[in-house]
Amino acid sequence: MIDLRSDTVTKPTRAMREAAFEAEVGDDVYEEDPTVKKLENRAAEITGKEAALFVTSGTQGNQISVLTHCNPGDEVLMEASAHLFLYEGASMSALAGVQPRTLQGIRGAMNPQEVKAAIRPDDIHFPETGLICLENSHNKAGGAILPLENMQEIYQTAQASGIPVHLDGARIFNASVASGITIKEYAEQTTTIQFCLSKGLGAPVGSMIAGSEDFIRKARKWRKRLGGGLRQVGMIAAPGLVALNDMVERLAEDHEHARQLAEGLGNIKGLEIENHVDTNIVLVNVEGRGKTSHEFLEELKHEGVLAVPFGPYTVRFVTHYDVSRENIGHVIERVNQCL
Ligand code: TLP
Repeated sequence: MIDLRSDTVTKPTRAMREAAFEAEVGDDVYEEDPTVKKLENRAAEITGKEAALFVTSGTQGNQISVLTHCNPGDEVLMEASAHLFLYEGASMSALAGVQPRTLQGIRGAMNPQEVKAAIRPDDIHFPETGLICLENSHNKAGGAILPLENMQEIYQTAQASGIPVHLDGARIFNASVASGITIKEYAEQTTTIQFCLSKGLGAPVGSMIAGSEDFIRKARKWRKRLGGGLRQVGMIAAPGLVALNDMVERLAEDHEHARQLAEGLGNIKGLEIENHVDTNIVLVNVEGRGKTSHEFLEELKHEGVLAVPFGPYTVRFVTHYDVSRENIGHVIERVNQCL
């Protein structure tokens, strides 16, 4: 099987497994795990924020951020196809008691003027705008990179109204490697950032939240409330350090493979590439072959290739380090066969 369902399917490397084995550990609820501390310090350094917190997943990182920034009854602004809105089980409503409000973006980017207009004025009838969320790279928009200027404009608008900005940077390293803009430069345009260690970077588990010391202190308490206060967690933090040290630069290879895949599939009659491939995601529309995404994927599975449906006729392919150049060639061949 060639598994292109997501970059979440990557297995930990040998170096990660060895690092887990060797990890120095302590009780992290007492903040005594040296490996976790090392990882959190490294994440703070990379993002240029005062502090960082190791959390179990991207979803937990985003939701702890919403819980820490907002009060029940607040409204949270985000792009209409944000992961926070589409794929997190409405947890911001279920857990934080906030109301999401979405704005349709272009390639995942909201119009700063529309964001400005959507900020609630002080009125007894209205919720308060408690948070603005951005996503970079943008998953549903096919791994699209948010332009730094777009983030800057939104952050300036937010600051003028005293509203925090949270970045879902699950794949911010993909955006950074592809654009040449550092994580720090992106993070400067946000109040807090969440990024994943367990996607393209290949760690088995974990995400980081970074922000001010005060924010991270409060977020640590929310993590504990959610049952995320773990004990000898250096065992899983150690592969995260390997991910940050060894796995970032090589993301460029995944991007190259995604471009090759898009080129190959785009040449097949009846298939249409829906996105400009900025990073490691390719969205393919299969409607021209008279098939739904589910029907197409069922056939493709028989050919030994896995991907996921991303709409009635859209199929998402994600490249990652377990997928070689030869694999890409095979995928193109097999898609050809199943049509
Ligand atoms: N996304 C997963 C699925 O949930 C769709 C994937 O395979 O891409 N933010 C973004 C932008 C994400 O893409 C994801 C995972 C998350 C947050 C959540 O991360 P996890 O899976 O660690 O909770």
